[in-house]
Amino acid sequence: MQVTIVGLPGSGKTTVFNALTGGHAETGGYSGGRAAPNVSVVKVPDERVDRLAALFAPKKTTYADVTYVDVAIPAGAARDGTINPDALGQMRTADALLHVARAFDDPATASHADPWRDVDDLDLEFTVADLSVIEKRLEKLKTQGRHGSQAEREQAQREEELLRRVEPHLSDGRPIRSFGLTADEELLLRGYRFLTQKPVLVVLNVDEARLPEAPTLEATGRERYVQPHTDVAALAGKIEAEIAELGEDDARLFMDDLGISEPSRGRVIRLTYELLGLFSFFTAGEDECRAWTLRVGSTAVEAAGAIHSDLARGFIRAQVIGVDDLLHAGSMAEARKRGTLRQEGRDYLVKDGDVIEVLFNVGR
Ligand SMILES: Nc1nc2c(ncn2[C@@H]2O[C@H](COP(=O)(O)OP(=O)(O)O)[C@@H](O)[C@H]2O)c(=O)[nH]1
Ligand SMILES: [Mg+2]
Repeated sequence: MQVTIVGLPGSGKTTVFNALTGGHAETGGYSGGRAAPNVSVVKVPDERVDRLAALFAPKKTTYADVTYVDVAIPAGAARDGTINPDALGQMRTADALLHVARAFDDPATASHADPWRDVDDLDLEFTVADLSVIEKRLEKLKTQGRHGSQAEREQAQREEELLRRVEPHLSDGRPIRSFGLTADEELLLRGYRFLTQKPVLVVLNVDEARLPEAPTLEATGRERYVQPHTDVAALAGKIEAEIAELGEDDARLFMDDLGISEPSRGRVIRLTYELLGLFSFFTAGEDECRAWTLRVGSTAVEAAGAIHSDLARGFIRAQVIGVDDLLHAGSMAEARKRGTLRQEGRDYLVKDGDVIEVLFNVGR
């Protein structure tokens, strides 16, 4: 899963990136031109994996992971023109956007925080960028007509018809997220990787002094930002970036002092999973204990396919047990005796926390 951090210059993107990844990327320094994004892969903290590993003592323990990309947006870019194509490209490949807004007063410029004005500004840029993709596509269809097989031409026609309906929605300044696409329509537009179609977590980056207000800021933010597939979280990026550099004990003391119950890195991942409709299932044994990520509504055969295509192709059935039941039983054999290990077919809807063993035919 790739989460791309966006936000106006100086909103604290790189600071939040450091807080989420424990990184040391340079903050406050970027003024324009081409710049490589900061990229970091972090494992998804999951105590269920830890407990499975404690039980099986496997050779290898593998967590799910999230790739964070911190895009450099040149100062002024989002206000007086378009965001450069490199940055746009880095945003388009994201599964979700993390939109950082400055909710701290900037002592350097004495500029007051107005996070929702900033969010609206950048959202408008994204809307304009999506609109221009549609306009170019429609223009191309008009001048070049449609090519290919009959099926391809029909597909292009459906696409064009949908783009014509989405266009005025965007021209009104509304994101594709709130258009109400059907599942089929969503599929039809997937290739365009529209920015305003992506799930968004808005992160209000507050000063540590305003941390006590965080729950209120989040609640009022959610009332204001009422699009589907969006959520709002408030966090103190700068202090959390400092905490991310500390050892566990020092971090704990520091957080107790500030009244932070958990570092945001775990919470942000959870909220992103919820936004994207993701959950985890596990495989567990003496070789490896491992977390896998699926979309809500996935079946046992899709879970098998996430592990390896051979397992999906030769799928016979799955042995399934909830992670807590397995941990209580202490072994698969004991779980079988207790009757908590179930046999499930290919259409079984996998649940968060299922431990799965796939039985499959080799070479089918
Ligand atoms: N007071 C305060 N300053 C912050 C906070 N987050 C970031 N900053 C400062 O704001 C400036 C810009 O931060 P940076 O992460 O580089 O923003 P970016 O341009 O969006 O990547 C830096 O000087 C940061 O130290 C915060 O939560 N509180
Ligand atoms: Mg930056």
